[in-house]
Amino acid sequence: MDTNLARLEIVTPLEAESFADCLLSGLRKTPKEIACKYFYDEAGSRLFDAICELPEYYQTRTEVALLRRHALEIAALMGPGIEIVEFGAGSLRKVRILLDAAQKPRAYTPLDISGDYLQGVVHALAADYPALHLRPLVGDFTLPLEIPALSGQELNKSRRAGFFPGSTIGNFKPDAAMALLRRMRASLNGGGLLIGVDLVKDPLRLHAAYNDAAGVTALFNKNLLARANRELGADFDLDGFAHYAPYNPAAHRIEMYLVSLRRQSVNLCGQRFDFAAGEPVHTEDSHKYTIESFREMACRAGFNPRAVWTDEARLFSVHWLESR
Ligand code: AVJ
Repeated sequence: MDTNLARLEIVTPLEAESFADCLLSGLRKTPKEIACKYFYDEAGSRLFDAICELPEYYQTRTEVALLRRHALEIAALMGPGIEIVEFGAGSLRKVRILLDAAQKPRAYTPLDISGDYLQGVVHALAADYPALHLRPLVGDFTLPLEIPALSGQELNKSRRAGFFPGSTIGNFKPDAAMALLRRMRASLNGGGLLIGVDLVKDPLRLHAAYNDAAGVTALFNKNLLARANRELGADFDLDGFAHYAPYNPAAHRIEMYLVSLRRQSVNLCGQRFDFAAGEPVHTEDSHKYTIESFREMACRAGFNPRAVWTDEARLFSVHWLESR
């Protein structure tokens, strides 16, 4: 067995909220809501991987092309011997581009909320990078948590480079996004952050990316209900809800909802929840930035925007932010 097959380590946040707690509190609110991080159980992570391959979902392939095109420049900015810490690591595909270009990376620390999914993808990565010190952490990066120092290294001593691709930052409202950037900066021991950010563009193009013809995004959205049925014994009727994802141009964001198609009630953890006909459950925001508006936010979060790369059509951007 490979020596770098590190066991999954669980980083326990100070305040943990379970999927059940989130549903019970979110479905009591008006309007109802479910936090988007609960999309990503194993089934949801797979559905998200399928989204990344959709013809309408330009984000992933555009970002991957940018990382490939600028990998050596990125590696030079990161410097030699760094620990790459990835927030919400998912399939671990994009980091391979960095690992191939990096100058003797000291370690790779993927952090993901889905332990089951992380386990599988970490094995595949370890097989392809046998010499890499691989340290998978299961945890929720939206909560305050401390990334432990690498063994044999004092806290604050390891040179880190953060990696936060995919425009996951877009899931946070601007205030929360800035707070998250601040906390990431604090966890990087003075290192920089490589972050992918989706850009404001033609609203129809954005709309299409979240309303794909094959209906994969609808399945991804409804996985929240399917997951509640699987894990918590709820009785959501998946056909009783519609996937609805309009672009809100004033707020520069896609808003995603599950809309109840009729008056209905659902049983969950011994409680009854009533839905009016047409009632929405808010499940996700996906904010879009201009290059300038994102750099401004990064500055306010204590970063120095050092470099930015974008494609010819200005669909997507990748930023290298240094700590100040
Ligand atoms: C993983 C948050 C970047 O907002 O585009 C894809 C998630 N939701 N399709 C995004 C998502 C619907 C995705 N992020």
